[in-house]
Amino acid sequence: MNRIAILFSAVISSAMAAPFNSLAVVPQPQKTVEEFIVIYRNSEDEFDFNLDGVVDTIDAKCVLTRCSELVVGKNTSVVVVDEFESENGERLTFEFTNKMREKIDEFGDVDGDSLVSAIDAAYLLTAYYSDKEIGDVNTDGKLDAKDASKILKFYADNSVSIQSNYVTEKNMEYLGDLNSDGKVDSSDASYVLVEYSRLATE
Ligand SMILES: [Ca+2]
Ligand SMILES: [Ca+2]
Ligand SMILES: [Ca+2]
Repeated sequence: MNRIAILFSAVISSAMAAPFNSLAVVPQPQKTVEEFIVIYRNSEDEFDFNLDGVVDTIDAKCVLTRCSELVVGKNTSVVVVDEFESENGERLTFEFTNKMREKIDEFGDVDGDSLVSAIDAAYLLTAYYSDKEIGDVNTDGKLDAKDASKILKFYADNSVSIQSNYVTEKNMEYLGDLNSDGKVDSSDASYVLVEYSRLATE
């Protein structure tokens, strides 16, 4: 299996665990994540669920928010993007409008299993991270000390059992494990810093 396939199977097993336990028949995806990535790359704004003109992880966050609304059967008023998952390190909160919900209900079932679920958010995150550089965890196109500190913060939070949110966990799974040992820790942060100083002195 390639890197995407291996990571994705891990993502799916965690995403599958919660919402479908109670269902007798598990709906089957009609698209593989590789098939979806092709569609994702060719789409202009189909997956811009918060209607801000950009397709990024915040749109996956909207799908997750919608998914919990559907599970709970009650609408929430805002989408919260925490400072660790946003690219500029700011906490964002925005109104979750009916226009956004309608768009998610129309286009959010990206794996084609007839449900808007965490799996769809996992597909969106996999597609988003699939062409990003390993180590560039804030996805600003540069590998530098900001990425190292983000990795360290994730590691520090995890060591004191602070649960990171889903988007951050996927970010670290895809981009944070630079030495491919299956863990995100201080040695990955060191890798970033070594690579950063190598690039800086070139
Ligand atoms: Ca968007
Ligand atoms: Ca789906
Ligand atoms: Ca970066």
